[in-house]
Amino acid sequence: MQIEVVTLFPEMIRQALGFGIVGRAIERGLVQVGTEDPRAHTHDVHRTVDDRPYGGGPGMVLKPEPMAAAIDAAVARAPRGAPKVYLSAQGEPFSQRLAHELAAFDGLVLVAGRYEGVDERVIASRIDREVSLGDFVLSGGEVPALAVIDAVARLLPGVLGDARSSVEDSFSDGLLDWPHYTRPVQFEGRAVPAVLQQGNHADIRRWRLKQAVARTWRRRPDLIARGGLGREASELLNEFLEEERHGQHHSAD
Ligand code: 4H6
Repeated sequence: MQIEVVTLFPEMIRQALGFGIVGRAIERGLVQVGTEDPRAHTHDVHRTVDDRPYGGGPGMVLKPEPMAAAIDAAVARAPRGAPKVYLSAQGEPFSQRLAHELAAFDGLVLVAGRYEGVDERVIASRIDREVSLGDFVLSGGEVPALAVIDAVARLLPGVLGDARSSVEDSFSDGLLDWPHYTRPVQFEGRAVPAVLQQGNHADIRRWRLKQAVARTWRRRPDLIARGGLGREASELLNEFLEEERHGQHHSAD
C-alpha cells in the first residue's frame, strides 16, 4: 500500500515511522509512505501557508492554494482511487471497521491540518472522508495520521505473523482484550491467576473470554449494547454478574 501524507511537518511523519512493526513493514516494502509539504507550494518570499479567518476571531486558517496544490501533488503520486482523508475532530469516528475499509485500497492520501484547520473549500473540493480519532483536540493532524497508518498497516497481508493476526480478531468480535501475564509468577505480592498456571486450555479459553466480557461490561457497556453477545459470552457475563452480586469483588476487574 502507498500512503501519502500532506503535512507542514514531514519529519514528524518520517521519524515516527522508523520503529516497530510499521517500521519493519516499510523496510520490507509492504507499505510505502511519502509526504508532501504545502510550504513547497507557496510562491511568496515568506512561504506563507496561513492567513486570518474571514469573519474574525483568533487563530489562523491554512490558505487554500498551497494546501490544494500539495494535495494534488500527493494524489498524483498515489495509486488511482486512493481515498483522500482529512483528520479532524469534526470527522466521523475512526474505528477498527474503518481501518479494515481503508486497508482494502492500494493507496491512501492523509491530510494533516495545523492552525485552526484547512479552508473549508479545499475540504469540499478534494476530501472524501473527514475522520476523527476521538473527542479531543490536538495541535495538528500528524499524530492522528500516524495512528491511521499504524492501524491500517497492521491489517495488510504479511505485516503481522499469522499468530498475531488472530489476536486482532479479539477486538473484531467487539470485546476488549483480556488481561495478560508473564513470569515471574509472583510480582510485588500479586500472583498470576491460578487457571493460567495450571495450563488447562479449555479452562484458560473460558477464563479469558469471561475476563474480556466482564471488562467490556464495566468499561465499555456501549460495545455490549451494540454488538450483542454470543451464547457463551452471554453465559459468562451472567456468571460474572452473579459472582458480583454475591460480593466476590476483585478490585482489578
Ligand atoms: C483539522 C482542523 C484531529 C485538524 C483543526 C486533529 C484532533 C483530532 C486539526 C485542527 C486535531 C482528532 C488544529 C484545531 C489545532 C485545534 C488538528 N485534533 N486543529 N480528534 N487537530 O482526531 O487547533
